[in-house]
Amino acid sequence: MKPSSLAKQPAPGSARARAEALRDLLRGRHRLLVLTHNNPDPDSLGGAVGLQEFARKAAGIESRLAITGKILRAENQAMVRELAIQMDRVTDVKLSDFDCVALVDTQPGFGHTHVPTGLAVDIVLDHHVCPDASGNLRDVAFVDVRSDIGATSSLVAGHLLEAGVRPSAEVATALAYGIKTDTADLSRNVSELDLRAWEFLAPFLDRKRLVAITNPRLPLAYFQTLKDALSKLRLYDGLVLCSLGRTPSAEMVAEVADLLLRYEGAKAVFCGGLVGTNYHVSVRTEIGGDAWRLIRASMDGEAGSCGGHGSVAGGAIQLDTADARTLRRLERRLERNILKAMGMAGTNPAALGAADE
Ligand SMILES: [Mn+2]
Repeated sequence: MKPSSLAKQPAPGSARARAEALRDLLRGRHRLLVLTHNNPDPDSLGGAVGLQEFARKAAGIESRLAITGKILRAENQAMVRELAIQMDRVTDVKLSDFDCVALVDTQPGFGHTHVPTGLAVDIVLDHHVCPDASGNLRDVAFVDVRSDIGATSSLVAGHLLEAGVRPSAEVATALAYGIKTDTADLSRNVSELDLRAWEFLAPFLDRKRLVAITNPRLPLAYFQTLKDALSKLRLYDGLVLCSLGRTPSAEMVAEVADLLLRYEGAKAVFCGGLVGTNYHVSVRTEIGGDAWRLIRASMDGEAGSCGGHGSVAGGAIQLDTADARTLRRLERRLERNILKAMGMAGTNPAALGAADE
């Protein structure tokens, strides 16, 4: 099942050449371990199972996906359930069983990524920017990091397309859901490759399961967090701030940020929440906005890390203690930095009042 165009030598650096280089590297190995960032999101899961499909069907090698953290959002849990995505905990995996390691939707050295100490990474597929970490890619044999692509899943789908692999319905649906979430239904950070990837996947998709993943039932805790979030809004002109205080997960911070960007007055949303002693921050801007610049400015002087692309950014600040006073002070510092970055220093916020006010 060799596509005839493989007979021709592809142009160096072309999409075809990249896919072939990835295939050649995998063909020389026996067993692939696929890792991603902590608390994997749909794009990282889609990219991971997509790479596993590539390894199996293009290079003929078996693989395992191993994660750290949890699958948090109800949608993400539905994705794992509906598409029967198999994964282990990194701590349960016998690392010596593998002679090839891939990192998907993240890079070595990123704050939210825990690669077991001493484990060398051979493959990195990602679309995030974080220049402080670029030195960590020096010893990686295959690096495909493209920050102009909306989703890592698109990048992986591109490799399947170039290698002539027909993905299973489960893999195609996982990749499509990854693209859907990271690009907000192909509306944000979209590149030519995201569109081509979507077209390539479309005939293989399981649309029924895609809908089941997109609209899962939600636990009561979700509505409780939402109620708290809405009571804590600080509304500036074009800017929405929301600090959730203690919250169950970083995903919830991102989820509330996504929701608040739908407010018709919002040009930018900053949402934060404390999980353990880590204060997680999610920034969303209108399409064309530079969320990463804003999150960097807001976290100026704090001990933490951040990353982002286009109108979406996220980060975490490590606190020594997580008492109410420390949290309040941090919230104040962040708010001051954000207002300065937005050119709005000294203005006052409004809150959501009761309906009859
Ligand atoms: Mn991603």
